Amino acid sequence: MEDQIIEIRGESSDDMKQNVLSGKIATASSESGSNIANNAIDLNLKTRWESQDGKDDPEWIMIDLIDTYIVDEFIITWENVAAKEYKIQVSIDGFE
Ligand SMILES: [Ca+2]
Repeated sequence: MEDQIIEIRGESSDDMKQNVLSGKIATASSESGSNIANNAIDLNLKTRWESQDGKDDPEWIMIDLIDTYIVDEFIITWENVAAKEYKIQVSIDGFE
């Protein structure tokens, strides 16, 4: 199936409530045409990340935050063709 995420925000827990995802680099298990992974964090609701149609799930998108943050809220804006289930995973090194 194809997953279409328009935008993901990650709100830091500090007083600034900054979106720690903007300006970072996103990579994904697959992309479809011009709907690249970075479209999910570009603060533009007219662009989206879309995984390649016909690939077996699960698909994933990863955003390297460069720095370490305490994030207390994730906001995912889905296109109509949304995944049925998803996990949000965090890691210090991208592997463990
Ligand atoms: Ca977008």
